[in-house]
Amino acid sequence: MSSIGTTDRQPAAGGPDAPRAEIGIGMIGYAFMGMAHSQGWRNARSFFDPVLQPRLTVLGGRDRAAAADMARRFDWREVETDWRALIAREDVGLVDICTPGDTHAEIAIAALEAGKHVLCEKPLANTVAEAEAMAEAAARARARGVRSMVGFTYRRVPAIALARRLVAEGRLGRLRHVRAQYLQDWLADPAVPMSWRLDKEQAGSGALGDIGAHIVDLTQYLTGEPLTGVSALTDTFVGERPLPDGTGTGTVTVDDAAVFLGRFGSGALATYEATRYASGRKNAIRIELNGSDGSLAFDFEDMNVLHYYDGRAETSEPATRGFTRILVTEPDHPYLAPWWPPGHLLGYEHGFAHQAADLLTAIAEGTDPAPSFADGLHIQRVLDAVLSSAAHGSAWTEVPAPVP
Ligand code: SOE
Repeated sequence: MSSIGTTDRQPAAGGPDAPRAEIGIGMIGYAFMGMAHSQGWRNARSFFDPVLQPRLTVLGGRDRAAAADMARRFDWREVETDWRALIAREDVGLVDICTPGDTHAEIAIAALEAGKHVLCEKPLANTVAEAEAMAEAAARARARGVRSMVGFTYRRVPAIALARRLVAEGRLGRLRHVRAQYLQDWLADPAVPMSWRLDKEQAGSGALGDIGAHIVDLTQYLTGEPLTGVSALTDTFVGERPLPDGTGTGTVTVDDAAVFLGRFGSGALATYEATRYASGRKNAIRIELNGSDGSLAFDFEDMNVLHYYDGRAETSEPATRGFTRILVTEPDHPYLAPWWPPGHLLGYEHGFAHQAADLLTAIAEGTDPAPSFADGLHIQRVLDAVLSSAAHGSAWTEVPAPVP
C-alpha cells in the first residue's frame, strides 16, 4: 500500500503560461455519482486549471434519452449506449466508471487493456477475486504508462487532508485509538423501495461496501497504516421491501449495518460502525484519532471544520485547555488555494473536483495517483474479512498484508 497518505498536497496548477493539453473523458453512468463526477471534471478544469485539461467527450448509459438529458445538463458533447464502443473511441483517453459494483471489473479491465486511464467508483469491486483481477490489470497497464485510481473521494475533503498532514507531522504522537462511524438514515423507513444497493449480486454488500468502505479507506489514509485484522457483527433489519414498480416485495440480500473492531499495523485499536438506519443522521462520517500527544476529530456534517487537541500545549492554563476548532478554509490548507476567500465554505461536490484535479496532475506528471487499485484491493480484503468474521461468530479474522 505504497500510496496511502501521499495525496494531501495541492494539485499543481500549470500557471498561466504553461502549455495545456487536453484529454477526452468517457464517463459511464449518469445517476448520483455521474452527476457528482461531471461537476468534478468541470470544476477541476475551471478552478485548478490543470496542465492536462479534461474535455467532457462522451457520456455512456443504457437509456439513451436519460443519458442525453444528463449530457445536455452537464455539457457532455455526445452520448453512447454501448460502453465497449465508448472505450474504443480514439478521442477518449480516460474512462470514468460510475456504475454499480457488479460492472466495475469488466469495464475497468477492458479500458485498461485498451490503454485508457481509469477512474473507478468505490468500492473497487464486489468480490476480492474481481478486485485482484483489476489490480493485476492496473499493474500491467502501469508498465505502459496507463494510470488508475479508485474514487474514495472523501480523502479530498480539505479538513481530512489537513488531518492527514497533522498525523504525518507527528502532532498526535503515537496513535492509540481510531474511532470511525459512517451514519446515514435513508433506509430507516421500511417503505423505501428495493434498489440495486440492496441486492448482493449488484452491490456486493450493503452498508459495509457502500459507506463502510469509505471509513476503512479514510482511517488507513489518515494513519498511513493498513488494517491487519477485524472482528465483526452485521445485521439486516428489514428483510423485504416493496418493489419500485409496485408489483410486490423483494428480498434484501445485504447487510443493513456493520460494526467491527480492527487493529492497525502499528498496533493502534480501531472501532467502526456503518449503517443506513441511524435515524436523523444524514451523512455523518465521524472520525476521531487519539494519540499520545493529541487528538483529531472530524464530522462530515460540519465538513469545513477539524477539531484538534494539542496535548503538548503546556503554556495554556488547564481551565481553558481543550479542542481547537479549525475552520479549514485558509489558502494554505489542502486544496483551498483556488477556491473562495477564507470562511466561504466548500461542500460535498468539491471533493470530486479535487479528485479529478489530482488524477489529471498525476497523468500529466507520470506519477501514481492514490488510492490505487492495489489500495482498493486491500480495502476489498478488509470488507471480505468483516463479512467472514460476522459469519463465524465475530471470530478474529486476519487481513492479508497489502500488495506493495
Ligand atoms: C449512498 O449511501 C452514498 O451515495 C454512497 O454510495 C456514497 O459513496 C456516499 O458518498 C454517499 O452515500
